[in-house]
Amino acid sequence: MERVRQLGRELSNWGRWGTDDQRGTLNFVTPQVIQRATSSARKGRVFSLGLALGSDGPQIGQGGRVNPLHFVTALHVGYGAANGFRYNDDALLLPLQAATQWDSLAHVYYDDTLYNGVPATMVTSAGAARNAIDAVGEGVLTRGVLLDIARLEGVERLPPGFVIRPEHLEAAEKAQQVCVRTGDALLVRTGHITVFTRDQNREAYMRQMPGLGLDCARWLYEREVAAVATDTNAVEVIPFEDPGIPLPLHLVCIRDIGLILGEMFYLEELAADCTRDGQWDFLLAAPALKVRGGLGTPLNPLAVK
Ligand code: UVW
Repeated sequence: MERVRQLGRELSNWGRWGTDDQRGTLNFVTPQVIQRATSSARKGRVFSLGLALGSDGPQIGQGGRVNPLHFVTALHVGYGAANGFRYNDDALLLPLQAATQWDSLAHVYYDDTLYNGVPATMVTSAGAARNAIDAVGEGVLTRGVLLDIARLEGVERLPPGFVIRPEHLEAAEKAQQVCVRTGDALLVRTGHITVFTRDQNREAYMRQMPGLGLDCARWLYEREVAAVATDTNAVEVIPFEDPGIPLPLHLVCIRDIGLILGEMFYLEELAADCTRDGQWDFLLAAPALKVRGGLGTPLNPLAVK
């Protein structure tokens, strides 16, 4: 943990946007960044990056996470005349982390302290009183940049345990002729999601995966990325680089940098289109649900090219 603490101190954004800030690096998304982002929507094609919410989702019960339960609560209910008005309603019960999601800045922490020095006691069984997902407000709407590391490596998908380094991110930028800039949301494709979507192997999808190594934290910090997401369940590599320190990138990104992580983004069709037309940036609309005190949010992110 000393390495994590040291890195966290070096990359800390605590206080940068005020002692009360709860939005972290989303503060990089200024009106100018959004205006620039809209110019990346050039041809009007929209890609949904969200997994479907249903009982056939990716969860295998790990950490108490189950797939969503969807049930119909009103079926062909009528008012008034026979063959007149009828309606159908439904309900959804789900862990907010069940499928495509943002982690809030209250999701992980160490040393009893969350992002911006908030005591961990601010999170209770009622949710987070600080750094919750509803504090994200109007985010996330910005320019998205996709870096396709599987394509860079010349494979359909990276193997579990493959560590993505800053050098991979930079090599992908060069190969794709795109540059990650202040306020961008960075999407990293590993191709691993096809283990679930195509092979239907939930266990293999959820237990081990390729992902970002801890040394990417500094790169994300220096590039002033607003949010980062991948097509895996953890963003970072599993098995962990140091087996004694679980999810170190989560700790430094969320708690110290104030950077939200996006997981299980479905990037396959977007990546195929980017390969076809050579345009790797787009307008990304991935707004958080305003779950009061929420520790995360389910999403259907839209990439508009
Ligand atoms: C944890 O950090 C526990 O989970 P996730 O990878 O879904 O953010």
